[in-house]
Amino acid sequence: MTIAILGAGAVGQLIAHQLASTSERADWPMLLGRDAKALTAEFCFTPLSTQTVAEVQRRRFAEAKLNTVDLIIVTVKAYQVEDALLPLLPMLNADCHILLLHNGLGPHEAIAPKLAGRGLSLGTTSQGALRVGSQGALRNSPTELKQTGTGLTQFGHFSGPALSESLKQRLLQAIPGSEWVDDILTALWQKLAVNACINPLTARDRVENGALDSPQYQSTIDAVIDELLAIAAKEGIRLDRAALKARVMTVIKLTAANRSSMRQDVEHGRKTEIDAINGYLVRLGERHGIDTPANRALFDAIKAIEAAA
Ligand code: KPL
Repeated sequence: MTIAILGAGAVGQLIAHQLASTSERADWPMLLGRDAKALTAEFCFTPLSTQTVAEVQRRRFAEAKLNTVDLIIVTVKAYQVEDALLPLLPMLNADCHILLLHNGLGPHEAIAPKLAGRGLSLGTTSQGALRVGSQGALRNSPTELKQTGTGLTQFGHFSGPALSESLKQRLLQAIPGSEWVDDILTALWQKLAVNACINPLTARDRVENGALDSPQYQSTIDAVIDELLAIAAKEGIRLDRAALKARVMTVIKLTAANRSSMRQDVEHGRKTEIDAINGYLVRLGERHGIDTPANRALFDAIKAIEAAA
């Protein structure tokens, strides 16, 4: 059972660590970064040489024996999924299963028809981790990782052949607080509601998540949720308004001291995941003829911040 993780960011490294610490060394996952940091099963670090990044990537993926991989877990950001995964498909076995694990929604719709019959599962995780190396203190140690939060991880089947029972059990045993759900899309829409409210507001106003508990934010949160509910209904996703609002407010309280991932992105001048969060709702709203002024305003505000960075 060979597992590869595509995306050597904090979540990818955390899951690699969890899989490695619950298996024999021979079964450690391959960790594939998108740049020239080739993190192999031994977690070694191959520095960028004089070759171009494309050359290094091609050689590294060939060396990684991708044709032996049974499951590839894609942990790059939503906007990187297509670019990171599609070039690898010709190197993967015809029955290699794909699992997407990122904030937001959208890439699964583009990816599913291109998998040539391979199975696709989707997931979401609320586990938090920070790369110590990305803080500057340990720049040459890309595998130094600090877990910053525990939380629910949910996986479920989306299309094509189902993930084998043995791989499913391997994931569930390795990742604390993980579960396999029958209806992953509903779970992902619930997480989308949380991210669509918390991420852009905290990023726009540069506040901690807990600030959104104040009355000044309630009308926007309500409007974002109402628009999401109308679109979800058109997509055949049944959500309960009161339960969804309660969930958003619970996450705000439980993560009160957190800086959301989108706030961190804007503060570091990085591209955000807005396209796969409020942007996804705006695009689906257009498709279904549903107005989305609250989501569009947040989308525009974050795009303006990105453009000015
Ligand atoms: O998922 C998150 C994020 O920051 O992306 C929340 C739940 C909002 C926690 O900060």
